[in-house]
Amino acid sequence: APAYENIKVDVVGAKKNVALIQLNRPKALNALCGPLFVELGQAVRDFDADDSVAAIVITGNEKAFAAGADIKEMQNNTYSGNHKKGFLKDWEDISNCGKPIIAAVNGFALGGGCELAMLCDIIYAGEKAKFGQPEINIGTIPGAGGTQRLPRYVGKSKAMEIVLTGNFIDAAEAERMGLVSRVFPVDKLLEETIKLAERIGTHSPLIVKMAKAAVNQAYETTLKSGLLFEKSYFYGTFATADRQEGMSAFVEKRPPNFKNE
Ligand code: CO8
Repeated sequence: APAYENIKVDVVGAKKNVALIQLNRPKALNALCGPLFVELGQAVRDFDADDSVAAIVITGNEKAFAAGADIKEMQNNTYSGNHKKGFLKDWEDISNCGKPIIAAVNGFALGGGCELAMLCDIIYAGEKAKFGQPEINIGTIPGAGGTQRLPRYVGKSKAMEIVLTGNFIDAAEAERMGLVSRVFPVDKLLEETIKLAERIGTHSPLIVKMAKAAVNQAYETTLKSGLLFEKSYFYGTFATADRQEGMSAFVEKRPPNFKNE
């Protein structure tokens, strides 16, 4: 694996099919500086291309998942400079990943950190997690999906409240709002998240990828074209060996043996 400075990568789980990416700038509460994002994009692209990996988990540490964009790095950015260098363009590597990405959030997930969690497909949180979009406190607004993805998770009134106040919400509230799907004790979070990834990893990787792409349509298009996309992918599964194997195994009362074909 490439030598990373701002993240740590590992492959975990009983079958060694879960990629684990840990954000690793603990002294800066994992603030998302440019070099970190380049490394994160590279790691996600590599794991997406690796057939032995079923799903990817992104985590931080107990104090912080990530406390946002690196304020010290961007404080002297300019409007024209942001345009010229395409500030934040590296984020697209994460949304382009075909495999499931699960965020395991302990501690702060603020600003870009909350947006990174929302870019993932599933968010699990530890009991002490804190989410927020505090950009308004420092004279800017969310820049990596906070004004667009957050309302899709929690609705307009709650999203407005979070974005306009900069207030933090705790894990229990985030679960009630539907921002996170489950909350665990701090020391159980990572193990439970890896279990979820392993469970996903028991299925056909090809079909998992199609299911992920179909659910994402619900966030990216109209109901009518989303349903059309779903139907064509659903029909499409009938062209795969894994669909045939799954149904045969059910009828023959045996476990399926998926081939990613
Ligand atoms: N950027 C740079 N450094 C940070 C950041 C950050 N976002 N957050 C914390 N740090 C640093 C602190 O400066 C401090 O460093 P030092 O020891 O050198 O002074 C160290 O991390 C520890 O932080 P604190 O001493 O502040 O720790 P506390 O426990 O007292 O407070 C908080 C924790 C409440 C999380 C506090 O650190 C805080 O408010 N951080 C900033 C949160 C924030 O405003 N985030 C939004 C940033 S803007 C943003 O994300 C825009 C999104 C654009 C797209 C995303 C691009 C990647």
